[in-house]
Amino acid sequence: MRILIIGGDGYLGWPTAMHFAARGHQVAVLDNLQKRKWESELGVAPLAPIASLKDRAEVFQQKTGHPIEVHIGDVGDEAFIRGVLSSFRPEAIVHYGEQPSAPFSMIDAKHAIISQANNVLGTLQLAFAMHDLTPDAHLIKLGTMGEYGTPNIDIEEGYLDIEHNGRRDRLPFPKSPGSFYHLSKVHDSHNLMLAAKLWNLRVTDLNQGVVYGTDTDETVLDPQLATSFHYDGWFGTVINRFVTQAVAGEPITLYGTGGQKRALLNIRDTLQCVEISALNPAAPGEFRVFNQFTESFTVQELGSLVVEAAQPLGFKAETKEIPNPRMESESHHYNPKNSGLVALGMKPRLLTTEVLQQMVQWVASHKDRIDRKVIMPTVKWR
Ligand code: USQ
Repeated sequence: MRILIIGGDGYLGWPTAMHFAARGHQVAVLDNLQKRKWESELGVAPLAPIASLKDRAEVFQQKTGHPIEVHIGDVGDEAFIRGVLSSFRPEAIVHYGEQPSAPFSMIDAKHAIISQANNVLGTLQLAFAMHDLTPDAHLIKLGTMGEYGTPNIDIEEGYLDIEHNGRRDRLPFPKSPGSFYHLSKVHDSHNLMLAAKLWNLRVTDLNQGVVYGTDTDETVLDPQLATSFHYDGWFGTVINRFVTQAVAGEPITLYGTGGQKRALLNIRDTLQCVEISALNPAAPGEFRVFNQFTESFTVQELGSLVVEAAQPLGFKAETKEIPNPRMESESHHYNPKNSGLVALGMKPRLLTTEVLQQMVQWVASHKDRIDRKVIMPTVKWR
């Protein structure tokens, strides 16, 4: 299959590109390298050094014999995205090319506007380009479980069967996100649902949970193939932060009481789920939604699991409740479904002590690069 990975320089995009290429697919990556500029604006860096995208693709080809075609440019640039679609003719497009951080989007008006303009307009530009140039390609778009928020009912996959005043319908599941970043993904979902309906596009919206992990089968082939692992208060996701805090001897920061529950998955399962989606495309005109996660935990449970995993390895980790910088419920119902991907064969890799200890060891091997100044959250929701 010819697969285009948009956002191919990122934490998930780069491993996804290698994953497909290693399995014999023809892969192109596209990235505007904007995330690297945001990192330097905020004074943060990935834990392991990350070579340029072109260099990484070269190292990957030397190691495996598989080429990855690199396109540097913006998905929101009409001429650029149309040029790439015309020359590469993708059959599947995996779109990760968005500003991924909730705290970044909550810094101030400028960063909220950058997040929504970048995410929503880039995706809209892509949808129109697909309509004109590759109408049969399958778009696999990364959404987020945070689109739903934490409603007091079970979370279905994208749609809800409802009865109202004696009539029944299947409608989009109500969205109640908690940041301007998460809201940008809601806007994307609405735009793509309309695009699928109007133009018969094939779209899969993957509402992904919080991803953790350091390694995939391909990142371990060479240190230069490592992925962009963050632990800072802007781009670091919760388990990646907790493991780094444990290694650094810093308190594990539970926001508030830590009672908030989230859906999570290993980075290897991101690759598994995206591959399953690509091999089982949505039908023409279908806006298919999968909830992409494997397990749910409270933040408190995550903190305890990291402490238990880190201590036997000699890291005296401790959890600490700090005032929650976000506006979020810390005590709520949470029962999301993920049966779509399971039905297609997804086999979860669970968050075991062994998995956490492997993460602890990887982070410890880069301990000298941990910058303690960027660990604490600084962005407040209000
Ligand atoms: N949290 C802590 N302590 C920390 C960091 C986070 O208690 O040091 C808590 C947060 O308050 C939140 C939960 O952990 O309740 C998850 O926070 P997060 O920063 O790991 O995740 P989030 O902001 O939701 O965003 C991340 C990714 C985003 C993706 C999303 C999936 O950055 O790109 O869309 O996870 S989901 O959360 O399912 O919406």
